[in-house]
Amino acid sequence: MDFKGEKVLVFGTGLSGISAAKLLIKEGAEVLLFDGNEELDCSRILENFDEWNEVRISVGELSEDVTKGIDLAIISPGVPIDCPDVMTLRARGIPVWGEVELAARCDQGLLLAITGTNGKTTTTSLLGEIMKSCGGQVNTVGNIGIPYSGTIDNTGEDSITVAEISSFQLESIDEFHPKVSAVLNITPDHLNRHHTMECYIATKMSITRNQTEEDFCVLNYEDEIIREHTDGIKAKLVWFSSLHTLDEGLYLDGTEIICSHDGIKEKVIDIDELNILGRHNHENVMAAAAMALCVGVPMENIRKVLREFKAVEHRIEFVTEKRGVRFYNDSKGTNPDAAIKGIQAMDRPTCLIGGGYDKDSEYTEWIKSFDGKVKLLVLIGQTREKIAADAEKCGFKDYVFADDLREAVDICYENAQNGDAVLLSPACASWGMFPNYEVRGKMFKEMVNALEE
Ligand code: UMA
Repeated sequence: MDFKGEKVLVFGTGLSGISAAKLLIKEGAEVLLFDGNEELDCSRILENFDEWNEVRISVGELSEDVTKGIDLAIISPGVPIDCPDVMTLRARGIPVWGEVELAARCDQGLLLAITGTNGKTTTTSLLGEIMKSCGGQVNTVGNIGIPYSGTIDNTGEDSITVAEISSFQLESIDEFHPKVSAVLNITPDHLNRHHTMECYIATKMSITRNQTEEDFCVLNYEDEIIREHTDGIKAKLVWFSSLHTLDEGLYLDGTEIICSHDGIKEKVIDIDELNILGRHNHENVMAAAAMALCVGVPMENIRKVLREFKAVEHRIEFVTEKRGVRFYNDSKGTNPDAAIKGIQAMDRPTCLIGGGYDKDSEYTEWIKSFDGKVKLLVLIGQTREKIAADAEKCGFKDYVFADDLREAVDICYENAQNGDAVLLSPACASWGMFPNYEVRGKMFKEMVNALEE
């Protein structure tokens, strides 16, 4: 891509915006950083750049002065495609791309991209490790916390990028075109951003939009929504299933993951050899293995990495044991469906910490999944009353409110007995109380580690 002399507005000054701006500067563009938060300290943001970079910055209102002469706008994932500022940009005839669109256009290498409501981070890390086992330059990027645009220097014709792509990022793609895509599952999430379930599904499935017959799309056979939305996909479909035997694809047969292709069945691995728990993780393993097989990775490499791979941070992560109480950090349980996986993985009476930012979710399915295991639900954040009301509806009364995470940890520790678990799996995003789920999980671990034995 040639950006020389282009005037580009980079919208959002978080991780994505800073990376995109740096990439654009390198490509010769003239960059204007913009952020809607007028309280931001502009000089702090500019510290991310070398002194000789002529970056301009504007915060607050997107006035006509700011957009004058702009050729292109690059938006961060947190900026909704239908927010007034983006509408203004479009009304002024300025093309709007997301940060991953910019990065993908600058990347000459192989792109493998994963989306889905849950399991993205585990699958992306796992596939990244599998691809690394083949040697060469591999970048693991995206919603996982590493902006794609920040790794373009490490790409070339032979590089491989494994990208976790969220629905926020997919909203603003244009030519984004992975060689292999995967949609792991689709359950209600981020409905306050995408408005309707149909819109959320369409956004998730758009990861396949620019794929051709030469490409592959890995899909979960057990997800009814996905099965109903494959019309129009041109890529070759590769299915995986945790409940059904498939003639073509990967499936779980008893404790064995089998790959069936062209009438030949080959064992990938026995799930007892894995270090990650639960059916959802077996699905993540099948998705990553299927994606790797699509690009010709030898089965032996896949097996070796699968045997060595450990759970990712914040995903049903064991923290420590104190006075016989086991603590688990599942801060990545940012929606009810993910949190259901968290509670399902517990095999003992559990004090559960839930609540946080309101994404217009329903909590009844999550509460029903407690299955007698939750002895106390400690609720924090904006959603605590809403969850309490849903708990009442389900006849679950063992809940209390806490003012913050520290109080919630203390209440759990007071109530948990030898042999119990304390689980942070909030079913809500962290926003409003923490900048992101990583900070929430790290603070939980710090608080837990500081508890007296
Ligand atoms: N901003 C505006 N106007 C808006 C919205 C935001 O000006 O309407 C500004 C904010 O004031 C802020 C900046 O944009 O200064 C923040 O941008 P951002 O929210 O896109 O945050 P980044 O730091 O760029 O992080 C993003 C992803 N964040 C979101 O999708 C909300 C990170 O995913 C991702 O790791 C990172 O890019 C690198 O690719 C986080 C996430 O919570 C982990 N993702 C959601 C999820 O997993 O559920 C989708």
